[in-house]
Amino acid sequence: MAEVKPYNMCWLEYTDLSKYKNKYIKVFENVVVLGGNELNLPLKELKNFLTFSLNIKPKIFKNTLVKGRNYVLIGRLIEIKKIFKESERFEKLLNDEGFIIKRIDIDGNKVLIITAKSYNGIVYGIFNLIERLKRGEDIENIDIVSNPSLRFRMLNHWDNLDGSIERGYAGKSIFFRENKILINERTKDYARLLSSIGVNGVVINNVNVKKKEVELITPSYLKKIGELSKIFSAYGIKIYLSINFASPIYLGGLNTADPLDKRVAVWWKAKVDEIYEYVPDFGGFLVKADSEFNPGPHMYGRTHADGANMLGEALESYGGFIIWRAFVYNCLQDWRDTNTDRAKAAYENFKPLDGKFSENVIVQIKYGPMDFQVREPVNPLFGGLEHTNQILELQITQEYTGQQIHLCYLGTLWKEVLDFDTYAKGEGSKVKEILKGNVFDLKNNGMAGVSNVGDDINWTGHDLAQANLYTFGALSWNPDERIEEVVKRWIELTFGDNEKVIKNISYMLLSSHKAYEKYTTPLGLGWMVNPGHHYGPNPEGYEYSKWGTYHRANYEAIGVDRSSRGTGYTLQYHSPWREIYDNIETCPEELLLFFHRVPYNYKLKSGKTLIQTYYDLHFEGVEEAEEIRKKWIELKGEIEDKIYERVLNRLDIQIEHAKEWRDVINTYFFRRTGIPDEKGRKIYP
Ligand code: GCV
Repeated sequence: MAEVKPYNMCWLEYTDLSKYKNKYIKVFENVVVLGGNELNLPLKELKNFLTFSLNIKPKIFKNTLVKGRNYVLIGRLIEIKKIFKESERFEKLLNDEGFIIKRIDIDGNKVLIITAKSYNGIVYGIFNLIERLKRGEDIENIDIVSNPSLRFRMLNHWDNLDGSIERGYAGKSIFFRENKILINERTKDYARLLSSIGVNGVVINNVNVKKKEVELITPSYLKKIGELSKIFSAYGIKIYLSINFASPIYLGGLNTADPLDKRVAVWWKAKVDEIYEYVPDFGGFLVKADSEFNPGPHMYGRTHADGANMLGEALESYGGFIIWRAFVYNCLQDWRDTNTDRAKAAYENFKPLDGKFSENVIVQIKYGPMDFQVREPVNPLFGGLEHTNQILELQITQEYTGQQIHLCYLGTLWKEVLDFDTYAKGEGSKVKEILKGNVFDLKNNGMAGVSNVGDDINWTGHDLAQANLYTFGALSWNPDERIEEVVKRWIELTFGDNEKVIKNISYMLLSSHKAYEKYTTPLGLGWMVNPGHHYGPNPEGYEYSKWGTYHRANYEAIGVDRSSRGTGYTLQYHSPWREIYDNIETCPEELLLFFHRVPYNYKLKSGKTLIQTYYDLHFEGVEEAEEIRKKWIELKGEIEDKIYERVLNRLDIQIEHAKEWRDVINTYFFRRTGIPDEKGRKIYP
C-alpha cells in the first residue's frame, strides 16, 4: 500500500499508517476545493497521502459545498470569505505565506478549513497537515495559525554543470549531469521535500561560477531552467542562479564588467529581460564577488554597493533580488603578516557600505567571521549593519563538521546563533529578531543553507544528516522553535512513534555537535584540518598557507590575540560583547582561543590548565561519540535493517576517525609543550 520509490523520501515518505485510519476517516471522507484548477497540486498531495498512508479515498467536490456531512474545505482566504463570514477575521492573522488549519462548525457539520492568502500558504498548510497526520496528532479541534517569520528561506546548491558538487558528500548533483540540466521524477520530489519544510527559494548552481557555468544565463540553458522553475514554482519555490560578475566580458564581448560603465548596465538589463522571458518566476542572482578569485567591482575600483545596485536595478521591475555575499577577505595573505586578521574582513568591507544598498539587494553573511568552523563567534555584521537587508548563511553540508561521515547535528549550533543577542539596539537585538525585521526596519531578510543534498539513495549520505536539512527549514520558518521539539518531530516523521527510537536518536542528535567539537578543535580554535578537502586532522595544515587561518602555536601559547591589544577584532562588536570578548577572564571559554592567545598553563574556570583541558576534551569527545554509537546499537531491530546498517557503518568510521583526531591533536600539543597528561592516558610522544 505504501508508496515505493527508488530513493527514500526522508520525512515525507508515505509509509503505511492505516493504524490511524479509523481516527481520521470521519474527517476526510469529503474534500471540498474552492477556486479553479490552481489548487489541483496541493489537493493531489493530500489525496496521495490519504490514499497511500491512511487508505482513505476521499470524495472530491469542486466549488460545491456538501450538506449534512463533515468535510475538509481547501481554498484561498478570498474564496473562503465568500461563503463563511466568520473567516474575515483570519485576514489579520495571516502574513503573505502563512496558513490556517482550523476545524469549525458550519451548519451543524464539522469542517476542517485549510486556508491562506496565497498559493504558497495553501501548499505549506497542506504539508503541515500531512505532518500532523503522519504523527497521529489529534485534529478533532485543531486550531493552527502559522506564519513564516522570515521572508527568504533559501537553499544554496554548490552544484556544478558536470554533476560534481563543491563540498558535496551525498553523491552527484540532482540538478546537473555532463553539462546538462537534469529533470526527472526526483526533481519534483526535491521540490516537494523543500516545500514541505517551507523553503521558498533555491539557488541551483555553485557560487564559484566557472567558465561553463557562466553559460547558464544563455538561451541554451534558460529553456530548461524555465521548465525547472515551473516544477519548483508549483511548490512555491523560486529558482535563483549564481552568476559570474564578469559575464559581460565572457558572454557579451565587452572589454569590461565595470558596474558604472553604461554598456555593462545595458548588457545586464537586456540579459535580465531575456532570463524573464524564459523563466517568468525567476527569483534573482546570488553573487560571490571579489572573493576567492571570483571577479567583482573591486577590479574596477568600485564598491560592492556599486556592483550590487547596478544588478539590482536590472531586476527591479520584475521583483527580482540580488543576494550579495559578504564572504570577502584577502585569500593571498602572507602567514608572516600578523597585522591582517581575516576575521575582521567582512565587517571592514561591508560596514562602510551600510545604507548604500538598494532595496532589492540583500547581503548574505556567513554565521561566523571565518568559514563555517565547528564553532565561531557570531559574525559582527549582524548588529553591525543597520540599514541593509541581510540573510544568515549556514552550511548544512558538513564541510568542516565531518562531511556526513560523522554524525554532527547542527540545529543546536544554529539555534545558538539565532539566539545570540547582538545588543545593536540594547538587550533583545537577537540575530533572529534582526532577521524577522524587528530590530531594524528591514523586511527582506532570511536564512540560506548550503545544501547537503546529492543523488544518494537517502539524499544526504548519512541518513541522520536529513535532520540537518529538515531543521534548516523548521528554523527558517520559526527561529523561536525549541530545538528538542524540532528533533522529536523529525524523528517521528522519519522513524515513527517508537518511544525508545525517539529517546535514543534525540540523544544522538542533540549531543553530536558537542562531541564533534570536543574531539576536533574545541575552545574556538578551528582550522586544524587537512588542506583542500578539509577532512581529518592536520594541526599545521593551514599554518603556513595564504588563507589567513592561523593559530600560531609555539612552545608557550596558542591562538590569535583578537582583543583591542591585538588585531582589534573585538571592537567590531557592540557592548557588552566587545568588553566581554576583550577580556580573557570574561570571554566565554568555548571561544577562548578564537579571541585570545593563551599560554598552555593558563588556568580555566574549572581550575584546570588549558593544556589539560585540551587533553580532557579530546578523550571525552571520543567517549561521547562511543556513547552515541551505543544508543544506535540499542535500536537494532527497531529501525529498518538497511538504514540501521548504513548508519552503523558510518558510526564505526566516525569512532575510528574521532580517535585519529584525538591522538593527532593531543600528540601535537604534547610535542609542542612537553607537558604530559595529568591522568597518564596514552598520548603518542
Ligand atoms: C564555494 C569555503 C569553501 C569553498 C566555498 C567558499 C565559499 O572557502 O571551502 O569551497 O566555495 O567557502 O563559501 O564561497
